[in-house]
Amino acid sequence: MLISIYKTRQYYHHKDFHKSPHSHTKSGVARGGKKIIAREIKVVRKVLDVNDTIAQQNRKLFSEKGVFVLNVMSSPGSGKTAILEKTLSHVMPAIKCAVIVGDICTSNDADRLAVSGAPVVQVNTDAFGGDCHLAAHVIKTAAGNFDLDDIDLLIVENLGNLVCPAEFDIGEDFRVVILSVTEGEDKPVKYPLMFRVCDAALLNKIDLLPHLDYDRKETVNNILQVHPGMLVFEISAKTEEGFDPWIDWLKSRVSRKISP
Ligand SMILES: Nc1nc2c(ncn2[C@@H]2O[C@H](COP(=O)(O)OP(=O)(O)OP(=O)(O)O)[C@@H](O)[C@H]2O)c(=O)[nH]1
Ligand SMILES: [Mg+2]
Repeated sequence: MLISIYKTRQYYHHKDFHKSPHSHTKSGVARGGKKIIAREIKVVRKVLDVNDTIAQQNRKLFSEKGVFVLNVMSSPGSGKTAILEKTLSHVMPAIKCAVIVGDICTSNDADRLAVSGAPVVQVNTDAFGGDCHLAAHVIKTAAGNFDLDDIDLLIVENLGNLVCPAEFDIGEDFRVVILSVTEGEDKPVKYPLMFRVCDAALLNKIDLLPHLDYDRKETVNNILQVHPGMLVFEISAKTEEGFDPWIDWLKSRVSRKISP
């Protein structure tokens, strides 16, 4: 059931966040003196501080309501929605689920995920600059559409990229990064923050391995280089190969939270 399409407001805006330190445009040094850099860093710190405060409020609310929150991140097209479609079919109805899905435009993913019967809220960020992540205040508003007393597992499908979503705490319990075998072995070392902040990595599309020159061992080594001991599940959303360990792990984490 797709219950709402929510357009984000210009609140903690993309343009503010994307000044130094990770500007998409010019570097702080090229743009001028130390004063500008200092001011921009202050703006970024303020945005992140406010986000952290709201994330803590979210975490407290989700804890009081006994809702386990899973934040799913990856680059575009690595299979977030495909994995979640299959995951929902494995865990529902025993586990009561709801989904918040973020995209710049369209409700395509919400439409796909709503087939499961779970309530789904689509967040579109295009109206005010196309934010590349879901911030804590967006999750707070979107979660207001659900009866949290009747939900065990809230899944958040974040916007597709390996950079910005890693920087925003949303009040989740666990973070999962998906990496598909068509993206290359080096992504964990190129985008280390994402792999550092996540609790588990799903290596997806392993059904394609026979058709690729791809070294899965090298990928896993790269993941472990940036995040020693990280949990890695090798799966295929298409064939469901490798799904059992992933589903068992998820169920055990959810049940630990809802019946501690
Ligand atoms: N062969 C194969 N294809 C897959 C697998 N998982 C996903 N796909 C395909 O990959 C494409 C992208 O999948 P999505 O689930 O839409 O990816 P996404 O990460 O949700 O994409 P965005 O939300 O746009 O970032 C689709 O054509 C899927 O059918 C898989 O395990 N194996
Ligand atoms: Mg998707």
